[in-house]
Amino acid sequence: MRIGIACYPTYGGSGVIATELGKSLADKGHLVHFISYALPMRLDGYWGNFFFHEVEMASYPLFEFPMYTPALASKIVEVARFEKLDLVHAHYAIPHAISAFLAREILNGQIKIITTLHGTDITLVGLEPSYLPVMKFSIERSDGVTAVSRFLKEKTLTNYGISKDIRVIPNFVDTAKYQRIPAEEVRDRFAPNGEKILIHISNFRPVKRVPDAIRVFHEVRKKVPAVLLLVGDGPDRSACELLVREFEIQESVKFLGKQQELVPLLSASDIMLMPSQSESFGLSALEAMSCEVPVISSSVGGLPELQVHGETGYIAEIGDVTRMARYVIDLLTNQAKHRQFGAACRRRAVENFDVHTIVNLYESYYEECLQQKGER
Ligand code: GMT
Repeated sequence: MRIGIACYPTYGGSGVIATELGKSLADKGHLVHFISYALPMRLDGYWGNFFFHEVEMASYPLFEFPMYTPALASKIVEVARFEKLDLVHAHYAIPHAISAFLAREILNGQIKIITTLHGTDITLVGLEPSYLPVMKFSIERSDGVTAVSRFLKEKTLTNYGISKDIRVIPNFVDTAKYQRIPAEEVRDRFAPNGEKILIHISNFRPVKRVPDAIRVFHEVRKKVPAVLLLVGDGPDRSACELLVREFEIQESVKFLGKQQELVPLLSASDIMLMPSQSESFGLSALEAMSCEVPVISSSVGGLPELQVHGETGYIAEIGDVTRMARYVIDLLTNQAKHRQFGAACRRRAVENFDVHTIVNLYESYYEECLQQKGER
């Protein structure tokens, strides 16, 4: 197949999934064309069957705002014509599905559009009155729609009053790459006195509730010598730095910023914290699980579809810092249980969310959509 992938290039789950999906499809012999305003973060390695097309945005004094949606649509049209694309896969509905719709109109329906809903495109941004009608329209007019969890599918159907068939295809991880490796050096650097290592990875947006991760850690540290690694960056970072200073725990909390290589950090970690307000799937939690790191998370969104409470980690109500801390302490002070949870995490990642299994699901779905006449 000749596939176009429109996605965000930045750090963030939808861009990661889009990029890894495209690379895997290219490995399987498909021709994949990534279309975005910058080179996607994880688009590295062998450039055999995949290509990158940058969306150029002309500026003009009259334009008060960037005109990304039409620029992306024009680029999709160009790539679809020159490269004879069969389909365009839009990751994160706003604005990718809208641009793809425009492109298909211009191309007289010569391409199919698959839209993957990732999370805040549905649960937050898309619900803004200024976007809602366009979101609903672009979902309804896609040839195929997937959601990364049952939770997100239900939310889409109810929030937007849509009756479309939505296929649930969960996030995935390359379990061959994401596996626990010896990480003594990392442990020695961050926890030289044998402290336990807690990790949180996110884009530091309010929806991630990073301050809760710090509060949980603050409680844990009263009982178990530990350090906290905070990976990522974003709008809440300064507030988090302040909170750490307020608690006077700056010696034990390391702000690592954005990181490319997560496997050594995860391999050195004992527990991952994901106290999110909303999480349609929780890709970083899956990556941690694949590296045998049990996850303590909130009970929101798609997290209960990923995590098995009492097996791969524990789930608590949003904001229940005390309970989360209790769960962390329970695991950190019971070595056998911790090991057992780590093994269960790895098993669950390999058996249910491995890249090969899930990419096959996307591939079959593409074939189904291509066989449909007109829009579905
Ligand atoms: O909304 C975000 O945090 C970013 C978003 C993205 O597009 O990068 O993440 C969402 O998509 C990921 C990949 O499908 C999911 O694993 C995340 O759970 C989801 N985030 C939220 O729902 C908050």
